[in-house]
Amino acid sequence: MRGLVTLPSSASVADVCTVLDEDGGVIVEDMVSQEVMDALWHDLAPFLDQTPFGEPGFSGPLTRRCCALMAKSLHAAAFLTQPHFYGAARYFLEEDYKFLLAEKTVTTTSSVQLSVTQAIQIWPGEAEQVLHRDDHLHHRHHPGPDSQIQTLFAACDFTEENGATRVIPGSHLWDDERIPRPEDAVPVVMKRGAGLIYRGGTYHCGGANRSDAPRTALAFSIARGYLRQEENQYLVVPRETVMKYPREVRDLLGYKVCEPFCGWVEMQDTSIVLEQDDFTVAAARNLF
Ligand SMILES: O=C(O)CCC(=O)C(=O)O
Ligand SMILES: [Fe+2]
Repeated sequence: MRGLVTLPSSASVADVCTVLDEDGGVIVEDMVSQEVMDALWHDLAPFLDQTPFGEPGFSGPLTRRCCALMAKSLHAAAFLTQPHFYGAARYFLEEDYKFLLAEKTVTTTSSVQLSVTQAIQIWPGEAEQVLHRDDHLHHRHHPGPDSQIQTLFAACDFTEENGATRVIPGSHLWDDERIPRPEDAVPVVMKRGAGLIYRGGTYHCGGANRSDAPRTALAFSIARGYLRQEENQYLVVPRETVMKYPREVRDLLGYKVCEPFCGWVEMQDTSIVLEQDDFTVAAARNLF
């Protein structure tokens, strides 16, 4: 079984998408700079230190999962909008949709939104996770349209020994009956600052950590805007924090209607809740 393709950071979004089409996953070097990684780590480390281990089974009894990264560090925005990741997510998930209304064809384009943020820290002695597809959360059938694109950014070097994520190349094309075998998976060996971008239907798992130091991934997923977010960004990111982000990031947090009309508030664009303290009075100017 051959390994995943590794692209340099000079690769274009089109290069990334070409590999994702074929393999379902791709490693991109230097997706974020060491400075950005350091800055996020500085904000996150105190929370990670307090995060308890998970349960036996999927979450892992020697794995810490620290969530709500957009609330814990403003530097998380650089990961969410990292050009290869964000560009690939838009390529696979933004889609024109045509429907008939009053005998006319209306064309609308779906937007994307942030779905999950999580630091996944696998400690020495943790066993290999079960191979799985992340997009079961959206009740996907395979092969079929993607619901999400995810990136695992390496917060330390990933080696086969320390629990590098394992991926089955091409498994996003498998049907729902085919059973994934551990021997079909390859390790995602990459340097700190690199990332694994993969499709929601690609089989993967956290590796067993046989080293003497923890391995940390920073997981971010982007989903179609008309699906429910995996991690509820409205509830975990306080309004004051949302206000500190630029407009594009607020949109990704969910403060934007997904066309034609998913997620409105008082029949207004969702952003009205950030712009007006009393948004109910604006209901006279309807969005549609
Ligand atoms: O930590 C990893 O390498 C992958 C974890 C994972 O895939 C998950 O928990 O869904
Ligand atoms: Fe996963």
